[in-house]
Amino acid sequence: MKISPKSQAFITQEEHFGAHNYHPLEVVLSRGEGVYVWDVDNKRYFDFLSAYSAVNQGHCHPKIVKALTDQAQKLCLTSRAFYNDTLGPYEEFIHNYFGYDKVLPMNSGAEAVETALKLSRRWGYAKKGIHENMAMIVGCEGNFHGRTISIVSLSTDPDSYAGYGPFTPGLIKIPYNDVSALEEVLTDYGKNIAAFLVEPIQGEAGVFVPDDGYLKKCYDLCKKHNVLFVADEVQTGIARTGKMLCCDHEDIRPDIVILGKAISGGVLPISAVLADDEIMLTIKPGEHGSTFGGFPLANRVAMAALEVVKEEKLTERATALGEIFRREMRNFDSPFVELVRGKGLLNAIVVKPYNGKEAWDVCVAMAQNGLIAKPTHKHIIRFAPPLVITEEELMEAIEIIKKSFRSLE
Ligand code: IF1
Repeated sequence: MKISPKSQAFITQEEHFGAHNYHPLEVVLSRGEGVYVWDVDNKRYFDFLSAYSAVNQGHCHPKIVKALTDQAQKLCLTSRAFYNDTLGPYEEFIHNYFGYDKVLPMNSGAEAVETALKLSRRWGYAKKGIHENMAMIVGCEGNFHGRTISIVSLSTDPDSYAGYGPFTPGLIKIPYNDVSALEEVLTDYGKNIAAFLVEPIQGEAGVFVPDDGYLKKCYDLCKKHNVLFVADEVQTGIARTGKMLCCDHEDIRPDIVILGKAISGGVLPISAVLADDEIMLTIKPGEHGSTFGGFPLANRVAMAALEVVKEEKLTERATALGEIFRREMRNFDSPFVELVRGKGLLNAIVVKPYNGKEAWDVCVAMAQNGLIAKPTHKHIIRFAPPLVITEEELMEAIEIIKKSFRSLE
C-alpha cells in the first residue's frame, strides 16, 4: 500500500516510541465526522470498523461532543469519595433506559467484565450458598471479553492468553453454540457454578452468530440450575445488531448485562454493569470501585450518546441497512467470498484466499478505494459502519467493497 511521507512519519514515530502491541493497517487518521474519517493527507474513507462498534452514533456526534465540552467547563472528576450532581441523574437514566434496578459504572469493557465476574462470585457465595473460593464461572470457546489476566484465563485464543500464566482458577470453557455442552457442565458442576458468561454474537471470533434459540435455551438452563446468565453486550449492544441489546432478539433478560464501547458513542471509555438488587447489592461500600468510574464527563456523555440512539432510530436503521448489506454481498459473485454472516450492522465476510490474495490484501485494496476495515483471524473481514450511515452511503460503500474484491481477481 502506497504510504505518503506524512503518514510514514507518524507510523515511524509510533514504531520508535510506542509498544508494539498492535499491527495497524497503514492509514493515519486525523479527523472523523459521521461515517467518514480522513487521513493526514485529507483522503476520505468510509469507516467500516467504527472502532469495533464503539462509534455507532458516528464520529464526533455534535450532541455527544457538546455534552462533553459543556461538562468539561464545569466539573470533570470528583472521584466517588464525594457525591456530585451528575451520577444520580445518570444512574436513574440508565435504570429507566434498560430496566434494571441498578448500574455499576466503570470505564473499559474489560473492567466491566471483571466487575461482572466479581459480582457473579459474590452472588454465588452470598445468595446461592457456594462454599468460599469454590465458585466457578462458565465461558465459551472462541470468546473475547477483554485483555486482563482473569479474562484471558477464560480465552481459547493463544494470541490472548499465551505467555500470561499462571491463570485465574475457577473458569470453565465450553463450546459456543452448543446447548448440550452447557447442560452437561451444569448437570455435573451446577451447584458450584455461579454464572454463564456469553457474547450473544462472538465478534472477535468473526461475527459468529449462534443458532436461533441458542441464547434462550442457555438462559432457561441457567434458570433451572440457579446460575446467573451474564451477557457481554460490549460489542453487540447499543443498537448494533438491530435491537438495543442483542439478547432482545430472543426476548431474554440477562441477570447481568455488560456494556461498553458505544454507550459513549466512542467519545470516552465508558462501561457499565446492569443488575437487579439481589445481585448488585452483594458488593458493599468499599468492596469495588475505580477512580474514573461514573465520573461527570462520562455521565453526561453517556446520556447524550444513548439519547442519540433513540432520537436517530439507530436500531431500526441497523436492521434495515444490515439486510441490504447481507443481500448485496450474498448476491455478489466473487471467488473470494465464502460466506456472509451477521445481524443488523454487525457483519463479516469469510474470505477464501484466491489468486495468492487474502483478507489483508482486500483490506488494503479497500483502503486505497476509500473504505477502511480490518481482518480478524486472518480470513474474516468484519464490516461494521456507524449506524448513522444512510442507504445511499451504504450503497456507495458496497460498490467500493465489490470493486476492491474485483481488483484482486
Ligand atoms: C483490542 C477484539 C473486538 C469486546 C467484548 C469486552 C471487550 C471487547 C465482546 C473489552 C473489546 C475490542 C478490544 C480491542 C479490539 C476489539 C475487539 F478484536 F479485540 F476482539 F471488538 F472484537 N467484550 N473488544 O469486543 O472491552 O476493554 O477493549 O473496552 O483489544 O484490540 P475494552
